[in-house]
This record gives sequence, structure tokens and C-alpha cells, in this order.
Amino acid sequence: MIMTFRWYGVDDPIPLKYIRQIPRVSGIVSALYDVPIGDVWPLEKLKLLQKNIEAAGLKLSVIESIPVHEDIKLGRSNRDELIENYCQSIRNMGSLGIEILCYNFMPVFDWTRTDLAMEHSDGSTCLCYNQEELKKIDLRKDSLELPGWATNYTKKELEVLLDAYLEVDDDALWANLEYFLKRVIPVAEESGVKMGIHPDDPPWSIFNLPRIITDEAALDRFIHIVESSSNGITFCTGSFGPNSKMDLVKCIRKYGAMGRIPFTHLRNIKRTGEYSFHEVEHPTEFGDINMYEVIKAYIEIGFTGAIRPDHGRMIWDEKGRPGYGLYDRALGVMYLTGLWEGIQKTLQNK
Ligand SMILES: [Mn+2]
Repeated sequence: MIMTFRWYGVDDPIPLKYIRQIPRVSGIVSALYDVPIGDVWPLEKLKLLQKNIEAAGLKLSVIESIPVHEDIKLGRSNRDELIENYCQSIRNMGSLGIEILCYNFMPVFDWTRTDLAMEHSDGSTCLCYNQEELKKIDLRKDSLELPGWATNYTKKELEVLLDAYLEVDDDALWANLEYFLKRVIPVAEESGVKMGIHPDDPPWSIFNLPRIITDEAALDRFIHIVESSSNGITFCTGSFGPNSKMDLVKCIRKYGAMGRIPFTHLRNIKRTGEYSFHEVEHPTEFGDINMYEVIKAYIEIGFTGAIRPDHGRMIWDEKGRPGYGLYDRALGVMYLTGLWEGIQKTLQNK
């Protein structure tokens, strides 16, 4: 297992030096943040990112994410050119020995929350999703101030996109995903890159947009679209967790044993309704994810991929990118690696 930490490049308020000081962290999860979506990621820029990370004594282990252009998800006529650009970015990654690529296929919105600073009783704050709050938002009327993503589009651009997706239901989105995978996975395989699709977060439709990577049935369908170890899953416990019907540990054992989990995001959430939840501390006792069983499953399948602690709360008055402060994610690393060592040694001594 490679313990990693997400770093948002030179603009991240958390320097690589601090990350290097978190025990057991050896890998960085990062991306190029200044390449327009749909363009090829230039080899030189990737090389520079890798060089900066290596100069700090760390390794660029995972790219998260190369965004998939909306025209690919919509199946528009220009998708072939965009997919070819995507393939070239994968080749560039592979040529530098960067082996894992996380991406997602969520229309318009990436992860979505209704509150970026919900306060816990101890004064820490976390990311929260409340379905009732989300329902109140009319994207075509309201100002675009929902946390997390709102500034990505102008109101006009968003309207055009929402209209375009009226023609794309779940089946059409699956077909467009299949079209994409059949072209990129062979290139990933040749390039020595393992792709891991990130589940939809939250794992259900929002704003009437199609969302398809939401449960075990979806993962079963997904992995068989292209039978390749490069066609994998970024198994995110915090994204699947709000779906109370999903047996996460069973899925980790199943897809992990098939070699289809190159990368995992580990965090805990607390469900507060059928379609509502908030994020919590990593340890099992604070949420609905049994982190002990999750880690045990990874050890028992011989997991050699990358782990990152995913989001953390904001604690100790830290200011920064919601979900991506230093302190609570570092505590998460210590908890997860402690569990790992404890379970691993116990199993070895049996
Ligand atoms: Mn995640």
C-alpha cells in the first residue's frame, strides 16, 4: 500500500515540506490545474510537477483528475478529437512512470455539498449534504452560490449545459461512457496506466441530471465494459457510504481481488437521512463506515495500490480549502496507518 496525500500544486497553502513530515506518506496525488478542459496535458508541465514533488522527497503517484470534457459525456460529434487528446495525456503520464489516473463521469457537477462548514459540537467544521436544502435550489433561477462548484460556469453556460443533458438519460450516459472507455483503456494499458473511475458523490441523481456510478450493480456493469486491469475503480468509501444499501467491504473484497482497485479514498461519513449525510472524523466510531473492516479487507486481498485520507474536517482554527486542510487529513493518515499496522501484524501472528 502507498499512503498518499492530495496536493493542489504551488497554489496549495500546504507546502510539500509539511506533507513530507506526515509519517508514512510517500506519494502525492496532484494534477495540472491550468490546462483548459479538453486540451492535451503537456509533457513538459507534467515533468515539472513531477520534478517539484521529487525535490521534496515525495513521489507523484496519482493524477487526480484529468477532467473528462462535457462533450464526451454528452456524446457530441467533436468527442473523437477530445478523446484523442485525453489519450495523449495518458501517454504523457505513462511515459513519466505515473501509474494511476483517477477520473469521474459525473455530468456538470463534481462532488456536491450544501454546506462547506457545518459545525460539530467540538467546534470543528465539515462538509455536509442535505437533500432538503438541495431541493430548494433552482439552478435556472437562483444565484450560483452553492458551495464547491458554483464559480465554474456562468449562468448562461450552465443553462446551455442543463438543456443539453435533457437529451441524455442514464442509458445514454452509459453508452457515452462505454464509447470513451473502449478508446482510452487500450491506450492506458499500453502506457502502463491504471485508470480508476471515482463514484458519483453523492451517489444519486442531483438536479435531475443522470448519474450512473452509484452502487454495486453499476460497478459490475462498469468493469465488464472493458476487461482490463487498466479499467478500474477509485474506491471512495465516503462517496459510496451515503448509499446505505451498499456493502462497501464486500465490494472492496470483490473488485480488489480482481485487481480492479488501483486507488482508494478513505473517509467516514454519518448518514442523517435517506439522502443526507455529513463528513466526520476518520475513525469507525464517528460514522457509518466500518474503517476496521475496510482496512482488514484491503490487507487480506493484498492491496498494493494507493490510499489517500480524502477529506478532513477543519480543526484547530485552520483556514483553507474546505475538506483539504492539513491537520485532520494528517490525523486521518495516522489513524489509517495505525489500523493497518495493527491488523497486519495481528493477521501475521495468527
Ligand atoms: Mn473521493
